[in-house]
Amino acid sequence: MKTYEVTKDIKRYRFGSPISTGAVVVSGNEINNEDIQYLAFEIDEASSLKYTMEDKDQVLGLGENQKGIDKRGGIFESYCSDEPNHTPDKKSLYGAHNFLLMDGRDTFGIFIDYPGRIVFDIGFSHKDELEITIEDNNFDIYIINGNSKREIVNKFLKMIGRSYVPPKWAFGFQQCRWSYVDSKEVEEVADNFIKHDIPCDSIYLDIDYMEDFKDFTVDKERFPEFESFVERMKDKGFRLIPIIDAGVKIEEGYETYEEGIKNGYFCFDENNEPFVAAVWPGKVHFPDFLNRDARKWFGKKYKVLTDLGIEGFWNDMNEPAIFYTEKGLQSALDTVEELKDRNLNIHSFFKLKDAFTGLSNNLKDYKSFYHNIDGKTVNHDKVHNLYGYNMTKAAAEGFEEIEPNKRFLIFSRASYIGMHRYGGIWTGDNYSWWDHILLNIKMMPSLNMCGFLYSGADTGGFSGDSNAQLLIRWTQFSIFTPLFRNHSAIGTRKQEPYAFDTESTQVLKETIRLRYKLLPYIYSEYMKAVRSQDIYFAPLSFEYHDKYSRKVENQLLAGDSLMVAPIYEENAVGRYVWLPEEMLLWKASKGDDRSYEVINTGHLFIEIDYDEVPIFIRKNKMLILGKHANRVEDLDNTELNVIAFIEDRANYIYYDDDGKTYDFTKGIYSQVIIDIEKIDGDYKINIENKGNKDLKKLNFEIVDTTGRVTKKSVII
Ligand code: MIG
Repeated sequence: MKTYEVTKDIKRYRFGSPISTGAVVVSGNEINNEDIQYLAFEIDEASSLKYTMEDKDQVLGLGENQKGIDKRGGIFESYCSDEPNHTPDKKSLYGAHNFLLMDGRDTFGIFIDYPGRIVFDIGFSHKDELEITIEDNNFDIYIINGNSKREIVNKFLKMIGRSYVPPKWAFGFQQCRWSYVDSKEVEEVADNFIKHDIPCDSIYLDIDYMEDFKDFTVDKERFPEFESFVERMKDKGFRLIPIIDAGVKIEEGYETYEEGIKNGYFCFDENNEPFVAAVWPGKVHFPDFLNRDARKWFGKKYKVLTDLGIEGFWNDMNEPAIFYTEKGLQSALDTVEELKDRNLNIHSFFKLKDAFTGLSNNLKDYKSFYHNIDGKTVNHDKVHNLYGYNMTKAAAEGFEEIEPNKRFLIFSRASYIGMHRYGGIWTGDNYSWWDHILLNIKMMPSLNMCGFLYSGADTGGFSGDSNAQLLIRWTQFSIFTPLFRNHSAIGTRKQEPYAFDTESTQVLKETIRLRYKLLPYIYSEYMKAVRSQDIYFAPLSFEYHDKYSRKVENQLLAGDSLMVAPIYEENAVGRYVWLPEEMLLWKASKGDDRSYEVINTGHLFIEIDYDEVPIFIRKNKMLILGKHANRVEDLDNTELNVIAFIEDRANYIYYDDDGKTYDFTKGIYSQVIIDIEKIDGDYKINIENKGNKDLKKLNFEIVDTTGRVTKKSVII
């Protein structure tokens, strides 16, 4: 083991010679070997790290995973998995995010930079023992020290580099379904949004837009004259977001296939032949995204679609998902042959059944292909968690070449820490289950701690049939998630916001409008978080240190001013909320009629109607609220409302920028610094406008701790 000092508070312990993942953007200086802090370790063929937990210890982090914000009591595996059935017993979902935040006797962060399988047994086998098993002995461990959880996370985020920033329009509402099968159906969806006057910025194209599921092709029959269709949709106000799958169809004459073969850009098998797996299009090869040249090549292919006016993509099936391989299929068919006498008993019946259910995403298959990493042949299993990451990196690098200063929308299904610099993620195939709203809530801060700020779930649920109430409650939470997308699977009930009864459509319309009204705040908070290596969604315990706040898992802080307490239970007329301090409650239904209630510290039950979103404004904080529009680019933010809950003084920085380019990295952005001070029962408002040319007027609604509302307007 070698020890490095990365910064004053971060140490890296290097075991063996790890494969570089690119997760960490800073290096460090080698220092004298020191004992690894906090953890006892044993290194053999696999490596195990142990930490004895006290009762008060909590373990946060781990990004995209099941269970709570506190992961204690669970067992998790980092091995990106195409796992559509998110039942609570599942150990692994689509992402591999190896960052833990220990909080209790000792408070520190651990990041394990290793791209193969890791098991995190967090007090599952033994309640007081954290055991991390790394399936190899070449890896880096980072220990991050700091004075608070927030400080540790800030240091970690700084170490892994700035999170991805999407274009501003990607903060609008987005509508998806597998699939809107042809241009006519896409147009119908657009027309429905227009007819119902519901805001929406983009409509997704799932796999059926392609010709035979071939990446970078468009089916000419179902989507004739694609370029002018894209243009026409944009004129109507909708951007189209096509899906890109990891597998490239094997088909002679298909350009992407031919180029990949010619240049040796595909992953290969033990005989050095391109590795064959089967996914949507039947047999495919997997581009070797870990090979720099192949990555470059694939990234440039996005140009086929950007040339047609496309400005955003989602990368799917990049764990990579494998339906079957020839070998796998052969062995299943051999089992059929073996058992064809048809008199199956308990053993033979399950043998036959398992022979087929085990065909997909089989470990044997992941062990049977290889990458070319800087000229070195590496078995896929050892770098499995880097695959989706590098597919998305390919896209981001491609965009950088296509138009360097333009922000494109890109998000991925599989990911590893490091990918957060290149794109966002969605949380994969959830279900139209109430439990999955709660899972969505709990996952958000964990993902943020791992750098994934631009994320969100399939609102309404992907698999299974949604209903109006579920969609409404889910949407009421999703209006706070940076990625806000409604998506559902083939064969399920339609769940667009206008798909149910008139009353529900009305409620969903107002809820989505509320998102657009909140956008000045949401965008400002998102960008400030990105720029200061902070998180947008935080657990209550990042700000409040009482014993209840440490345990609350169903309320979140969204940005610096708000606490959200979503409804995630069927037929609920309200919910219990823990108030760690006095807050101002606004039960928002329509953004325009606002009434407020000062809520005291404590546990209490709050009634919430179906059409209401409970928004809590923290003490001495403010919320910026605009008017809605049907597109982000049509928002008129010349006049904004400021809702402030003031005991004595509050300060807010309202950030904005062009929303389209990376000019903000060169200091081109605006900040309006708003300061409100309570003096002798009145308020002194101080506004410093640094560069916001749009803003003309601020309307203040200032509420004091007795609930008295003072209204003032200030011309800027
Ligand atoms: O095997 O493209 O998670 O969002 O709609 C399913 C079809 C493949 C999985 C994605 C889902 C998408 C679906 N895809």
